[in-house]
Order: sequence, then structure tokens, then C-alpha cells
Amino acid sequence: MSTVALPPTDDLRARARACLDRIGVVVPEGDDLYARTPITGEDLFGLKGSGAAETEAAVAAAHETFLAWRSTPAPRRGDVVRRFGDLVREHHDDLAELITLEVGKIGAEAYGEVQEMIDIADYAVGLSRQLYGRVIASERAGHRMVESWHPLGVVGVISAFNFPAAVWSWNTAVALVCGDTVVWKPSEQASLIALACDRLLARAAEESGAPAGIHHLVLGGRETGEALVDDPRVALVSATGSVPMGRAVGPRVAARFGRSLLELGGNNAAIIAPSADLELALPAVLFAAAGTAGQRCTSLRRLIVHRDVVDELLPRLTAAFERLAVGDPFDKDTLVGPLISPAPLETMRKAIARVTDDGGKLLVGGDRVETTPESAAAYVRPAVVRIDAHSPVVREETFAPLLYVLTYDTLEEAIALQNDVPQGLSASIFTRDQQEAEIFLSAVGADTGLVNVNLGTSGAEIGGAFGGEKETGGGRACGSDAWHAYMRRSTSVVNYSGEVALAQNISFS
Ligand code: UN1
Repeated sequence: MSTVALPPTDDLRARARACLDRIGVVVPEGDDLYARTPITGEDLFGLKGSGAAETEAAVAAAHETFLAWRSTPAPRRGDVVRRFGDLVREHHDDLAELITLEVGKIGAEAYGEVQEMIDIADYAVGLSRQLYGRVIASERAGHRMVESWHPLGVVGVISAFNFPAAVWSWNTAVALVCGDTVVWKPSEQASLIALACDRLLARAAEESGAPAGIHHLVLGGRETGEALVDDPRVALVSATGSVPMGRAVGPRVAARFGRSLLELGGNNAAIIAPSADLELALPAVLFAAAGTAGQRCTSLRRLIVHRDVVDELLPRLTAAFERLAVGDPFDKDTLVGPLISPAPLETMRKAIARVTDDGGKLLVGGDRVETTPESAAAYVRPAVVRIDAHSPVVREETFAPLLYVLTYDTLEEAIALQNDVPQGLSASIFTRDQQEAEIFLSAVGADTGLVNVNLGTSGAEIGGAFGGEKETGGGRACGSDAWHAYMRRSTSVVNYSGEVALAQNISFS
């Protein structure tokens, strides 16, 4: 079996240093935390982090800046985001390279993630002229009732390793045009990317005349995150990560009556109906399940296949999985880079052991790919397991390239299987039967926040509201009216009648 030939970590460190230099980042070297590359599993730089006291100071400064920033006209607030988008375009390659270096995404996907940053910047600039309220008919003569949207305050962004730049951008670009300021705690596994994004935004602020204090970066682990979660000046905590993380964050923010926006796990399914176009379904399934090494919250975890097509589909699917090139993400032929660390590899192994104990059959993959030289880097062949539709294991999300194949007989059953998991992010159906598609999209169809027909579960575009139900957390970001979460609403009534008029016809004289 082939092995992955690893580049020397020194070369990767030099590449990272060159990208950071071009972006203008001065690396805050220290030994509080370590920037690592999953390509070789080795450390790149030791970094200085921000503890509780530094985080408190960042929130205080962000709050101070908010008091002025909220009065800056929204279209002027859009100027900083426009400039930021331009700088991201200029440094598209550098940012993508850093994403590959620090979280192991293949080039095309890293480049795509940076495109998502550009897209949200464009979206937010447009939004800066569209923060509309409503005029509502008053029941009283000579009264006008309006709803206005005002800046909310400091937004705390807690982001995950798997979309280290784009998800921060969704939050930050929108928060800034909404008149909020931001304190960002990125994943400890993506500090260099965060330093680069923070630097570009600082430059954008400087060049567009916005105050530097609109954005603060705090690097660190749990203590840093908790300082953000518990600070009453942080009006909104927008957190992306695991369900256990959300279970800890949500109630703590709620206990102080703060607002939270949670984007947590997914356990996404695609249904392959008897009429499905397999030429279209197969590549879509392959990307959704094995792309990003299965480390998207939108990754496809369950394939629910009609009994009539399973025998035709499975050999083609497993053959495609076998052909997937696993390796160095800088190699142009690689489709599956490393996992972020050995931990998900272990979780994936355990999940495969459990499903096979439970009667499941491993059809392909699941084995670690050795590296030359030997290393702690976690390369794995994406796996497909055929399993009984009602095995309890399929209700759990494994954040790795592991696809369960289940079979069904009726659409009703397929929808019930899709919905019978605690998570509710994304679902798809592949069908040429319009009635089936419409049922899947209807109130009795998939119960997820994202529902697709004839495309995979991952790869949502900017513009639509992104997020999911149930244990996915209920938050929405990145498009449509999701900006409401970043603002406070005031309902106002103006009496221009010159008369006293109480609502509900109350007479009080
Ligand atoms: C995530 O995995 O946390 O829809 C976000 C997608 C990407 C975003 C994924 N646009 O797959």
C-alpha cells in the first residue's frame, strides 16, 4: 500500500512565514499555545496567547469602540468591509496557502474557503444599505408605528478549525455593518490563519478610516472562550463547534440573558431515490462525504438508498472511494488531505469497530495511510460502511470521512430515517420525481435547516441563511435575514394626532 511522502516541516514553516510576511503579520511568539501543521503533525510556531485578563481587556476595548461605531452611518461602516474584501482578493493565494498549512485542506477547497470570505464581504457591503425596518399599521388614528434595527454591542465569535476563516468572516462582515464590534476567539488549531485575517481587517480599518478597536483577536483555549461567554458586555456569542461545546455555551450565555447563535454538529443524510440520476449523484456524494476529509459540519454522513438501486450504486460508490487520492494537500492530485489531528482518526476507528460489531459491513477504507518519514500526521482512507437502517450508531456524528449506507423501501420511511437523528443541519434527495422532491422539501419532509434536491449536503453558498435545527443549535448566519441576530429591534409609536389615544380602546379619565 502506498504511503504519503511528507515535505519537511522546516519547508512548511518557511512557507507559513512567507505568507504571514506578505500579509504583514508579526507572529506573537511565545509558549502559551502552538501552531501546528496537520500535514506532518508537527509544530510550526510557539505563540503568545490571551488569558482571561487579556480577553477582558479586549472586550472592554471593543465595547468602548462600539459606543462610537454604532453612530457611524451603516453605509460608511460598509466601507471597511469593502476594503477588507479587496485585501482578501489581493491575498487570496496567501490565505488559501495558510489554510492548507494549518488545517490541511486541499488547494481547491482552501481557495474556495477564501472565495466564501470574498462573497460574504460583497454581501455585507450591499447589506450596509439595506438594514430595513417596517412600518406597521397602527390601530390609533394619527399614530405611526415603526420597527427599527439598531446595533447590538460586542459580538464574541468562537470559531472552529474546519472553516477557520470563512465562518469568522460570515459573522464579522455582517456584525461590522450592523454597527457591532467583534472579539474573536479562533480554534487553537487555526491561530496563524486568525492572525492573518485579523491583520487584513486591521489594515482595512486603517485604510478606510474606521477605528482600530472594531476588531480584537484573542488566541487561547477554554479559559479565553469562557471569558467571552461570561462577559455581560458581550451581547451576542456566535459559536461554531461541537454539540457538547454548544451545550456548555448556550445555557451560560442565557443565564446572563445574553444572546447566542449556535452552529453545531450535523449528521447529514442524502436519499438516493429509484429515479435518481446516478451520474449526477455519485460525484456529489463523493465530494460531500470525502471532501474536506469529512470534516465539514455539512459533510454527508448517511446515504439512504432505495432498495432497488443499492446493488447498482454500491459497487460504483466503493470503486470511487477506492480511487480517492489521499495525501499531501499541496499535491495537485490529492483529493483528501490529513485529518486535523490523530484524535478524529481514533474516533473514526472506534465508530467503525462499533458498527461492525453491530452487524455493519465495512465496504472500503477506514485504514490509516502511513507516512514517510513516520509521523503523527493522521491520513486515512475515507470509509463506507453498510449498516442496518436502525442501528443506533448512525445517530451519532463522527467528524471524519465515514459514510454509512442504509436502505429504504418507501419515501416516508426514508424521510423518517433522515429525521431520526438528534442533529438537523443539512439533507438532500436525489430524484427525478418532482412529487417526491416537493414532499421532501415540504413541512412533512426533511427537518433540517438546509434541504437540497439533486445536490449534496455540503457547499452552501453565501446569501441563503445557513444553520440548522435540533442539536445543530438553531442559529442562522451568512444570508437572508440572519443579520437580525446581530442587531436589536425597537418598535416605536409616534402620536401626531394631538389627542390622547390609548390602545385597546381603553378610556382612563
Ligand atoms: C462548516 O462546516 O462549519 O456549506 C461550514 C458548506 C460551507 C460551510 C461549512 N459553505 O459546506
